[in-house]
Amino acid sequence: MPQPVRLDDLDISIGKKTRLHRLLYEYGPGKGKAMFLPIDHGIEHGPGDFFANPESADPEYQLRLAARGGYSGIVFHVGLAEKYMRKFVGRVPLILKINGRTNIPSDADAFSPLDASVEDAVRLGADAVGYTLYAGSPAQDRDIRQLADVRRDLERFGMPLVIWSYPRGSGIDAKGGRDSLYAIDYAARLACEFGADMIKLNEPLVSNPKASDQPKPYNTLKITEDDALARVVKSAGRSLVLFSGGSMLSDADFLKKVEACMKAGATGIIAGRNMWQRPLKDALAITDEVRAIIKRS
Ligand code: FBP
Repeated sequence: MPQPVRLDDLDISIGKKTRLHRLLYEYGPGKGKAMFLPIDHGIEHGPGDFFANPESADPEYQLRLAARGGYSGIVFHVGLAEKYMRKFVGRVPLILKINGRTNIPSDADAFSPLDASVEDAVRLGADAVGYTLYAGSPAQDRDIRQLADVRRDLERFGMPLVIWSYPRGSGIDAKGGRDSLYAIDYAARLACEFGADMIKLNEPLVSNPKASDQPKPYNTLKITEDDALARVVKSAGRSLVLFSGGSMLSDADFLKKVEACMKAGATGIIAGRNMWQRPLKDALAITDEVRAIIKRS
């Protein structure tokens, strides 16, 4: 079984190490593992994501879930962090997401501009900053330059960088699609090379009807789902890997996915909709199950 990268394996500044220690050992499942609750969907998808569980439209709902469920941290953009975190200081660590975009334009030249800064993250007491990199988008030049500026600021402040590494755009659509192994594997490697301390990845789709459109050698690769997960974790190198939840799955399918991701050497899970699109009692119940899987992995 692949061993996850550990905090001690990382050659990082004392500020980054202190903050990552808080996220990986002092909150959440502990022992170097993590379980984060993202709530940036109001920006990325719009309020429609909250219809499944109307309570979830109020960010205090996710904060209550994060506090009672013992999460390693919550992900907010600046507006929600400023307006809702105060009551939960010391109970729920913050990852401040500092770029974002709506899903109103197409993905063709996806780019997420900054809506906050590393200074905002420091001011709000965050323990890490989140940045979405749209690997392979025609807007990648701007994206890579923007990320480099953010990374330099993060180094100055000793703040960890979590890259949401999401392949997007017509280039990737023509090469097997955004969830192909080629795309996710590339995204993992790219984020590591661009300086991510943690990388948030989607699960690669192995049974992909467009698999033969992938570039060599991926187009002929015969690989199991478990091996594909382990491959992308390996490509992330000395960056810690978090897998996304995706849209709502059945309990059994979601828990199976969590189990597979952790077996592949991931550091943790960062699932939003699969957690908070449920009433609190059910959300806490599935949280307990996910935490148990992460802890024993
Ligand atoms: P989910 O677990 O709900 O999928 O959240 C993970 C996440 O990365 C969010 O942070 C983000 O808003 C969303 O997925 C983006 O999903 P997509 O790129 O599929 O629109």
